[in-house]
Amino acid sequence: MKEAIFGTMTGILGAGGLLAGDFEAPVMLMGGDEPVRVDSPGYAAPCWADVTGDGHKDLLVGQFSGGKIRVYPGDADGKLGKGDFLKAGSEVASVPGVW
Ligand SMILES: [Ca+2]
Repeated sequence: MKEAIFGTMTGILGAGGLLAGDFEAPVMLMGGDEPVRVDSPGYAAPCWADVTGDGHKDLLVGQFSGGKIRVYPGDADGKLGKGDFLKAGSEVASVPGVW
């Protein structure tokens, strides 16, 4: 069974041409007119989710040192708007227990 799975995966990867050298060049993501940045020390765990509820995925970027999450709203063209901290009601939300 392991051989069959490995053989299938190898065939898919080989047929699709997915090799380590096939990555596209990196690009700077823009949130509105400003680059999307990660606060020091990193560990931002970026992810996509529609938190604004408009049907377009938004980019969420965590702030390890303060426990906040910045949301860059996505639009229908795949562009991102200016980032702002995720709020719970009118308060900036944060994850407790983070450095
Ligand atoms: Ca959205």
